[in-house]
Amino acid sequence: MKVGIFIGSDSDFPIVEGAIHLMKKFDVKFGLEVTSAHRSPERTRTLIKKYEESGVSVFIAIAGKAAHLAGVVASHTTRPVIGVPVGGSELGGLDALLSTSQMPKGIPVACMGIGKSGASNAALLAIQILALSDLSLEEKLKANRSQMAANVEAASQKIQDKL
Ligand code: RP5
Repeated sequence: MKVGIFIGSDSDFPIVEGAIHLMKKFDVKFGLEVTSAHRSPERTRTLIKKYEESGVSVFIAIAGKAAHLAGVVASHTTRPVIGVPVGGSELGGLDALLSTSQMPKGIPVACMGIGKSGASNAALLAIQILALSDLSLEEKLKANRSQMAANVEAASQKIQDKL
């Protein structure tokens, strides 16, 4: 398992689907677990240990509201942790954004944007970290960037054709 993805609740699952798609597209071995920093603290701790033993390189922690999942995961491991705040709360995800990004010094969490885009970027950042020691992943990342650029050009052309 190269990437461990933890979501704080099954209600967070729709947020993580794009990230799963990317993991599969780049052929990166990953695991996905529902575990909560406050509702299942022991499970969270045990899972981190299990993933470390299986050779995980990066954790992604996705949670909403007073989101401390990423910070808690980071407190139990020295492997990089990427946090994704979930939106949809009474505060529109600002609560989770601040909880995830404003880690006190000493225990870093790399915080992405709120929601689905943040989760997809978390997957890409995790893949970029893995690509530091995997040339084939770097090549796939470059191909992905080229494809995105081509898509932009095609979209522009489509609009031009309508003018
Ligand atoms: C957080 O609280 C979860 O990550 C989720 O985003 C939010 C709401 O959880 P549920 O009440 O839907 O289980 O812990």
